[in-house]
Amino acid sequence: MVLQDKYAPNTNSAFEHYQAEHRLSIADTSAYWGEKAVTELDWFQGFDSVQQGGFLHGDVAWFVNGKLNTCYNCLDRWIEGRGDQTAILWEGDEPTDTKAITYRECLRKVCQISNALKAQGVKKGDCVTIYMPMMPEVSMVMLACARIGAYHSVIFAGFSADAIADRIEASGSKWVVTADEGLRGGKKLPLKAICDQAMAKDACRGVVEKCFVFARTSKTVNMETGRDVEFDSLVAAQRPYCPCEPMDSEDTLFILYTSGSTGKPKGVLHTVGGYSLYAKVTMKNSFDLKEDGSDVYACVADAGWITGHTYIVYGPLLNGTTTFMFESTPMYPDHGRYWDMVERHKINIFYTAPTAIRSLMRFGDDAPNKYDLSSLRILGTVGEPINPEAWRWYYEVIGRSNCAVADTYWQTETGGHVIANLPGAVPMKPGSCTLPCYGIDTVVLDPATGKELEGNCVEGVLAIKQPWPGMTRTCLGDHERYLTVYMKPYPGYYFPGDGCRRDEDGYIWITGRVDDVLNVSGHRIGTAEVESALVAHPAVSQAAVIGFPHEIKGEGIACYCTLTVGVEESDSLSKELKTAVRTAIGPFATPDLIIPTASLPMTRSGKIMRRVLRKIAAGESDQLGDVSTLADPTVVQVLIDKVEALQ
Ligand code: 6R9
Repeated sequence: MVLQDKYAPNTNSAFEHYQAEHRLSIADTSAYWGEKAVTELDWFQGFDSVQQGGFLHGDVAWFVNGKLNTCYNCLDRWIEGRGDQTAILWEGDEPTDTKAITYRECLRKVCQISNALKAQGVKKGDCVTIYMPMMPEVSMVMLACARIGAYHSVIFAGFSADAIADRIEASGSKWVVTADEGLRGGKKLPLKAICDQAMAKDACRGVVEKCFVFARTSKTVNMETGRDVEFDSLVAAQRPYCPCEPMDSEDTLFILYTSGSTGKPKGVLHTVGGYSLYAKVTMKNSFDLKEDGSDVYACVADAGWITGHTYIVYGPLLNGTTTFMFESTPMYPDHGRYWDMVERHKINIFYTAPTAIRSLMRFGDDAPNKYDLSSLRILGTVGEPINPEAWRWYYEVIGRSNCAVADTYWQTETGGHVIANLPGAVPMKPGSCTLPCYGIDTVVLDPATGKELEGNCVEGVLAIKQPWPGMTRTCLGDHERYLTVYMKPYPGYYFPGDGCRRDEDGYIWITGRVDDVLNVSGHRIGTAEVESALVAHPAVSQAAVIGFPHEIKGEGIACYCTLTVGVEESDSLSKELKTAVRTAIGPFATPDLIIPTASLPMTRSGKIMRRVLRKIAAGESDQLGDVSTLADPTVVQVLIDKVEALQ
């Protein structure tokens, strides 16, 4: 098969090379990754075997008995040769507030932070919660944890006190690192105050021993004696040298909480050896990095999501590249901010999400056209399927039809990209994440029978057939859940939870989640989490939350709420319910529609017919399908009228 279209590279040999190399990489994954582990990472002690265990028992291990340290591979390794190269290029909320931190400077500060953490009692194997704004220190604290063998649990700074408390309780984390305030789009976020609220909750009582506070805005904040520590002065007083803890390849590097189809977020766990190798290799391949580290690479995600972990912090630094970190929003001070940064910093590789592209596209081409974007070589996208219209705008207006668009499909659990086009090698198709990465053996399964669908032009669910180094090893404290969610649905396969189609050229098109997880502006939100926040409000007796197509966010959140007897619907109640969700989860989970109702469409066996609710919220009430099994079909028209009135 030779794909020919206008997005194909000039020569087919690169594509043939990819195809041959991919075939080899999945014919013997141990040989492939074993060699990469030796050439790409520095080990304190070699491994005995490349891979053990499998999906069936959920006991996958990579590079068994090998010893290494991720921070060493990110920093120490580059001092000779790249010590004076910029490691972190940071731009703050104000465009004039920039910092370039070299590899040497970064290593010194990370050592100081490591020593400060150790001096306060943080030990190998401890969990450190990080709730910080996008200041360079967030990466440094992550690296310091890796250096001393503690593992981090970063919580996105948009999460609420309730959400923080849940995560601290679940991880038993004794240590919290935060900042006085965050700064985004000219607005201040009271991060320490939110941490205080979280730490005061019952769930956290007796759990947190110390809270380390960096100064971002230097606002005076509440400091509780014995618990809260002003971190900048403590860090500055430390020696800038700290040895690296030799870690077992299978030791924990970090956990990251993510939404699933039940109410409780899962602590997805990643390991030192496998994750580091996978982050390094996918970073290098998907963004066609220059070996000499001379790229200026910008991922404008937040460090609090997996994209920030793998492709702001670990991936770029493992490759000795300059990683750009951005504190502000694409709209501040105006919607030209991204393109202004590309021009000023001569960014070569730019990585963002479809939701950001769509929201900028609305303003037209004038803003990007004002700037010199000729430094750009590769444009990455992640988080949700990109609609072809947004893809074309990105390719034509931002990339001037001269850059590869890398559509990278992956998830928190996969550690790094699993399906993505190699820039310049794999022909692109707007809207398709194209073909699997090296070492990734993807299949399409029939959702009903679990059988592999052979050949092209098939649709089903995506699955991965062989372990890869970057895959999550467990959910912290709940291995059974790990098995149930990823390993048991299709025994012998890893199941990511997404539907997909394989087209006539063998290209993969992700069709979205097949479980009860919403994807709102690239943020994963479990419908069950939103529902539990709603029913916790005394006015709501039952809630059904579903996603509906949203022009900018990809998916919007619609909440059908049955009110408690005697409670009247009103605008102020709807507002209150929105606030309840913001308080329980965070502002990014704010519902778009609250639909109070006397009853929900239930089947006679008592199940809510979500399919019907989805169609109504999407404005497709003419395509409801068979509703004859509904206990009371009249509720449908009532809901249709309500949604129409709201939209
Ligand atoms: C990295 C990240 C994972 C879910 C995933 C899928 C969706 C991510 C995508 C994509 C289509 C892409 N997703 N990238 N869908 N094309 N390029 O987003 O991780 O927050 O765990 O979300 O996002 O549905 O399963 P995470």
